[in-house]
Amino acid sequence: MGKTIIISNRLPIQLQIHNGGITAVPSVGGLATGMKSVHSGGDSLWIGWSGLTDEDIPEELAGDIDEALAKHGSSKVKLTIKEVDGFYYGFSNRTIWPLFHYFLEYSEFELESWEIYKNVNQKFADAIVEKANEDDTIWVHDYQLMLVPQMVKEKLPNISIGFFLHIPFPSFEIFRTLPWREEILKGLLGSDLIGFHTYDYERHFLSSVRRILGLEVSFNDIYLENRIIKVDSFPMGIDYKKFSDAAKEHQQRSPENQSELQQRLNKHKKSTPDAKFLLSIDRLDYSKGIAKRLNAFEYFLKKYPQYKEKVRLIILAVPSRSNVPQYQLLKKEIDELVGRINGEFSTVSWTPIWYFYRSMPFENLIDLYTSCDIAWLTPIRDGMNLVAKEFIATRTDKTGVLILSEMAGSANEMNESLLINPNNFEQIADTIKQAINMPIEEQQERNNVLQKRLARYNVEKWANDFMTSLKNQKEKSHSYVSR
Ligand code: GDG
Repeated sequence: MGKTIIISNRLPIQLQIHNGGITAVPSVGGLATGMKSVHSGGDSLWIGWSGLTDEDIPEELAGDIDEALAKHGSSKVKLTIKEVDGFYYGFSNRTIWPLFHYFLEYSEFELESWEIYKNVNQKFADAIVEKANEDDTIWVHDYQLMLVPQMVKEKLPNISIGFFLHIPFPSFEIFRTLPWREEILKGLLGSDLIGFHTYDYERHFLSSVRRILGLEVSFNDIYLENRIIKVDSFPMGIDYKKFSDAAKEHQQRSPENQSELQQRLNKHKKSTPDAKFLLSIDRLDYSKGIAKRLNAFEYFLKKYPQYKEKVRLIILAVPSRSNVPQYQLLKKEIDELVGRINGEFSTVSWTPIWYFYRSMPFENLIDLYTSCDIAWLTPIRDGMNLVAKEFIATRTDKTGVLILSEMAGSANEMNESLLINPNNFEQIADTIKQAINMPIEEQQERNNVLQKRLARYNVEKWANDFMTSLKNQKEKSHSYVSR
């Protein structure tokens, strides 16, 4: 049995150069958070980009970098500034990300960044081929690396390759607008197993394969030359125990051992015991619907003025892709909205929105998850949304209400939460009111079911299911060839 090689754009740690030395900081984001627990569990190697470009790395530090990465079971793909610009900020985040999240008007179709995307995918594929044996299993992650499976398959035809897409796969009508739609599909079809978060994304993908490539598809098997490729849905779970244990530990802390943030939250809760805290945590991304959420909050305060001074919205927006113009514009829009709403509604004793634009340590995430009364997550499109699951996992006494957009992949598994359409302000305002007034017993009943489900289908189970399915598929495909 060979090793597992995980490949993603970002490694589980990001390297930075400070005062002439290397420091490693954990990567934030859904993929990194989820796969970290898989990676630390077994014999695996993680290949990805370190976060530093070739131009950032002084020659004398090159060896230290490899050493720092090796400590985390990782190996780097070297990228220049031009490659990061064209591949990551360009094709991945100005073409694929908006298109796959149905923001067609934000999608740019530029030949130059497509060429760089191809070249960088080839670099990742070469790095795999250099490290892999034919009995290894390759697990390629996400939209930045959709050509890698085919590129590896060409060199190592017998190796087992799985691909998982962490974002939605759009409907055929959206996907067909991509000038390089055939190349992307063929790239993915180098895999033996292709996984999505939901059945809908799987269905959209199969429909594109059928209509664009004209391939034979039977249920969720694609027949390509002498291979069968399986397509399936694997809704990603979280490291449930990590979050629930952290919350339990957090609650046992004496006040003097609590974080500064927690102490301040406690103080505010004490001074306004009947006020409710609403929380949202997202990367600052247009797909997460942060600006709409702020507008909806304003609508709520106007529709139900009795809740002025009785609710507080805490928004944690984590900086993301700040080189891409759409993200800069969005940051400006959110800054202005927060300023305007706070300006309009604040009183001497109450500021309706607390806005943090930064990444927080894990401990502070737990402070926020456990201290708020309502988690309010309203993505316009979201592959899964792990924050919704993490919030529920930290509610040790089973209280708390989750308001979740039905456009998030996680909504499929979280029917006991209050599901909303992020564009329907009327419904959102009424749902916030319902959440504020929900009896404790009802909260506990709903969360009890959710917790049981999330604890059972955790990230480990998700990864095991994927790997088992990949192994079975390889055997099935092999017996098909030898018929
Ligand atoms: C992509 C897809 C899909 C957030 N802020 C901080 C922080 N986080 C952690 C959360 C959570 C993760 O980042 C965010 O995960 P999401 O799933 O909500 O969103 P994306 O980053 O967009 O992830 C998404 C996911 O991939 C997995 O497939 O669900 O749909 O877009 O784990 O806890 N962590 C720390 N500080 C923060 O400030 N430490």
